[in-house]
Amino acid sequence: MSDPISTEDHGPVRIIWSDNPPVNALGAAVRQGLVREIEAAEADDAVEAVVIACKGRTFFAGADISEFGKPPVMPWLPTVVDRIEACEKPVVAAIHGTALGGGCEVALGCHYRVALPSAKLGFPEVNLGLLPGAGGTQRGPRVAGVELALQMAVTGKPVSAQVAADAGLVNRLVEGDLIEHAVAYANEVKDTRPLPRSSQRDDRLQDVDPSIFEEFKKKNAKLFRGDVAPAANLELVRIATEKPYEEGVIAERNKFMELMVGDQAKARQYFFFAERKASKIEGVSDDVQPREIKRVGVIGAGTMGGGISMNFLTAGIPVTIVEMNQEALDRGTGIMRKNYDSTARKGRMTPEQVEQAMGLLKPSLNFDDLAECDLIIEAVYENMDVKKDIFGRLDGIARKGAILASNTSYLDINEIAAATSRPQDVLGLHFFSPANIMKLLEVVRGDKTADDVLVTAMAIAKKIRKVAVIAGVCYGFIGNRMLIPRQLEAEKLLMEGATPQQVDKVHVEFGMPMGPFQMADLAGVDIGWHRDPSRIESIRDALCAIDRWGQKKGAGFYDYDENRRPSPSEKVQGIIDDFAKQKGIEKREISDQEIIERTLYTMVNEGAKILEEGKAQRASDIDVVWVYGYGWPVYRGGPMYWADSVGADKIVEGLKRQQERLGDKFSFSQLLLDKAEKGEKFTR
Ligand code: T1G
Repeated sequence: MSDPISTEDHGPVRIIWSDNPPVNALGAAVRQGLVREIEAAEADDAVEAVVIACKGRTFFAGADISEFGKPPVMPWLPTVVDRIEACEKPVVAAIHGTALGGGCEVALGCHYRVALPSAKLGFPEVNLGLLPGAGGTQRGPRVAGVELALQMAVTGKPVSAQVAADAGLVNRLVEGDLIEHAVAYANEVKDTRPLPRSSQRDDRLQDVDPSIFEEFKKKNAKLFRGDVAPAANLELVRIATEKPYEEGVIAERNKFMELMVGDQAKARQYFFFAERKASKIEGVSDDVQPREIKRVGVIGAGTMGGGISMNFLTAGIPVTIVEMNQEALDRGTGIMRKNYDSTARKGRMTPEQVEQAMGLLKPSLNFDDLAECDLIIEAVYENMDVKKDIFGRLDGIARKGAILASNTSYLDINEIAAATSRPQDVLGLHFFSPANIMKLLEVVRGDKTADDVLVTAMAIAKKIRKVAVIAGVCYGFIGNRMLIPRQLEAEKLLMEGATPQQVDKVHVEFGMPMGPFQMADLAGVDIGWHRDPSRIESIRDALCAIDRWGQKKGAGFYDYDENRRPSPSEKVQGIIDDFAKQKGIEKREISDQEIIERTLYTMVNEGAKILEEGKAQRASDIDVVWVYGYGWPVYRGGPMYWADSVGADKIVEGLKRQQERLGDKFSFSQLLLDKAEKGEKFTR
């Protein structure tokens, strides 16, 4: 492998280049080259200052995560950063793209930092279950101030170069030719002494109000629930304010090593690659090109149609949205405008960006207007006849080569495709509600869906900042199909003696954002209900029949006050008890472990069936669906990764323990039984 580090002299300024695509990760060869060239520059009398810069799309994006868990190769990153800082000649970091993690730490080891306004700097280590392990928790507060360092390290969110410059983390923002400006800046500072070494500064640590840490924790309480890394990052930034640098970095190193070997870091690092693997389509060559999508058509301006449209408008893609009548059209576009305005009020978009996005929207009552679209997404309600009628009409209107997609959550894409003469152009694009917020997109591959249609879907998903996962055609695809056994068992547990709050509590303590009944109330208890109040076959039917459709009706499995705060409902408990009596079910004490086995182990079993039927490309894709579609805690990796940590044999044992209660609708996945038998894993 060629040496990724080279040099180039501009008079008395030496540029040390890193060329390590795709993101200049600080792998062993890069680290060795940086030390070699810093030492060479220091020893060369002709060199009076140094610039460290990166080729390609970004400054160093961090340590090389693919090296984690492997025997360390010297020098390790803290040594590299310390060596840069110790250089007797000024070193300037020239930052473009994203200086992340170890990349930000290398920049902090430099004496100065110049950056393009489009650059970002960050400490995303917390997203990997770690903390900055090359001095970042100690140099960061000393250069950027405690507040910004705390925000960067604990949230993991990058900050703009402007914010970094305002805080003193970047010395100068430069427009245009970054290298030219960085060399000029190096010439300006080449005689400056003493050199501003980040680790030696303590001016930013004076008079720090210690309450800042507790306040930050209170304000970001959600981050600290279950996850250990955020608290570790906060602790190390606090140590920077209390101990000398030399002690602080030892504490950082110790905590870093402790986190690195922990289960949460391993799960998060697994997930980092799982998320990126999801975009790869097995059996489709990289040469297959996506079709060009210049305009998108959306059929239906309801909650989903409006949310779906916003994704494209925000990405700068024009949308033609079609409804049946003006009132529905106006209501839909009104909700989109309201959503954008609320985003602007939160400062996440400027008013100009809102106008720009809304300016790309073309509301229409004329179905024929869809003829100009390259991708048409049907987002009407879940009825196969209605969808087949729409796709039949689309077949006669859409231009040749247009991609026809349904946003259906459950229904058979092959049956919908058969309503057209172009099944190769048909697929499912299953957005998750709220469609403009949730990152998951299930791309449902029909039997006849063409490869370039799939490639187009994955490409457009990235453009609208979604995480796309390929799913096969089956009822509920991947996510919702696994939800079915979970909801079924959750309701049965109610009749056997559990309460909605007990079941939900088990799931929330496990790390889910909410439990099955909280989720049903949020999404709508009436979703998928047959709408016949006289037909009461389940607790859910009974609730729907008396208008307890969830939060939107102020009552569902829980009662809600005017601020939508939930409380257990005696009425619901009465309905549950009546149901149990009718069915002759004896109430009993139900353990939390039984709830886990009947709701989560059954999900894993369904996931194994999805795999053995080929409805997901890989087990890690199932994990990506559940993390991004339902908030499965990343620090547990996802249902299939978690099943591996429990052990397939233990999952099978648990399901066997529950088999009688699971009833004859339940059957074991053969793949799960095989994994248990052979002691194999799904995801490693
Ligand atoms: N190490 C190894 N490979 C990486 C990588 C990394 N840090 N970052 C990205 N890749 C690969 C990725 O797997 C993919 O590979 C390709 O690059 C493009 O990535 C001591 C210990 C930089 C914002 O956490 O946030 O420093 O799939 O699809 O959408 O304190 O990558 O093409 O084969 O994501 O344009 C801290 C992680 C590490 C940054 C670009 N740094 N990366 O996003 O491309 S820990 C991070 C990102 C650390 C120190 C600690 C993003 C990106 P492939 P991509 P993108």
